[in-house]
Amino acid sequence: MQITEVKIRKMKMRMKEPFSTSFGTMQDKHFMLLEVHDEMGNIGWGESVAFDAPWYTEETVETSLHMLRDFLIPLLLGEKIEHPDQVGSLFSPIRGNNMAKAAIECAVWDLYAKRNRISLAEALGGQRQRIEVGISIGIQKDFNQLVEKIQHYLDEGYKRIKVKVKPGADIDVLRRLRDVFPEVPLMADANSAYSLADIDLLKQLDEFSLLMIEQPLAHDDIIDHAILQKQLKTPICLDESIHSLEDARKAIELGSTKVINVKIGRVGGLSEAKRIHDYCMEKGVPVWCGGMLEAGIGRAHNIALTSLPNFIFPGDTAGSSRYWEKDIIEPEVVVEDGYITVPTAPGIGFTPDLDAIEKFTTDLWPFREE
Ligand code: OSB
Ligand code: MG
Repeated sequence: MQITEVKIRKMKMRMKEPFSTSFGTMQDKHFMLLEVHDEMGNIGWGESVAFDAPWYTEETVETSLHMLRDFLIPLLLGEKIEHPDQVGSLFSPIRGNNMAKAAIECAVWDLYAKRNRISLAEALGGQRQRIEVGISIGIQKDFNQLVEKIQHYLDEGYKRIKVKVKPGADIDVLRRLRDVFPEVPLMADANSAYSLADIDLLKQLDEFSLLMIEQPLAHDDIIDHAILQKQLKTPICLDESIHSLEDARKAIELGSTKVINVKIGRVGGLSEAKRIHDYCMEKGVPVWCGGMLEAGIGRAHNIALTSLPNFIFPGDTAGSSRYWEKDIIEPEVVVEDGYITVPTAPGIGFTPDLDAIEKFTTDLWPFREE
């Protein structure tokens, strides 16, 4: 397929509620939508996941925009591509900037699947007809509000609860939560808020039979996590530290992680996400799909990826209504009894709602072959 045209839309959408982690609070979501056109008039869609500020990783909306406009789109425009796996090789001279790369690589995957009249899940080798989902709950104002939120999402059917922890809101909160919800599949995500100096506190996590503790230590560490894991029964799950298959291999070999959170953006696209999935499956390491508070297009890519067999734990891909008054796809993503049905229509299998997209677009840049 020939890539004849690419469009970047800068988007702004307000979330229903602010989302707080150990690194900050977000309510307005700025991101980019990517449209990739082929010579036959097919269109593939992708969504960028970097946030406004470099709190989660070093990339931001503006760095992604810069990379896309000045480096990645010029590399892709006019190229003949047989398979989306080639996009990664095309981008390999550009170091890092995985979220920028993933935004457009995902659009090429959607385009490829649409051209071949198969679903994105099928193009990736996914087998599940529905995926089991959990929910990630941000830090709340007080304990009662947290309990209410959890109960609400359990009533909606979510299969696993993830809470955010930070110094000063950790062991005590988890202990009280376990009193209220003794049996609920529960995990905690620290977003790198601790160091090995907190080892005595972290060892207390073992009291709560958590499914796992996500990214307790530094965002760029795999050494200290291995030291911590030796002293912890609770499995460690790495999120921020994993940017590639190589990172995953090293972390697993060192014993730094027993589970991996796969985020398409963080690892540079669907091809690398699938490679990590395949490697972990071979090693008997379960994975699950993380989230970046995506709108509908990014959410659709996560759903397709999660249909692969080694996505063992429920992921963070919740329904559209958890984030948005009105999502940008038709139909919206719905969760029923804790499951999302994997679409079977060509490509991402959801239709971009062009009116809604128009409404949330703040800038638009078209790029064509010379
Ligand atoms: O660490 O997984 C994370 C949200 C923003 C930044 C980082 C993370 C998260 C989440 C929410 O946990 C996942 C979602 O609901 O999309
Ligand atoms: Mg995380």
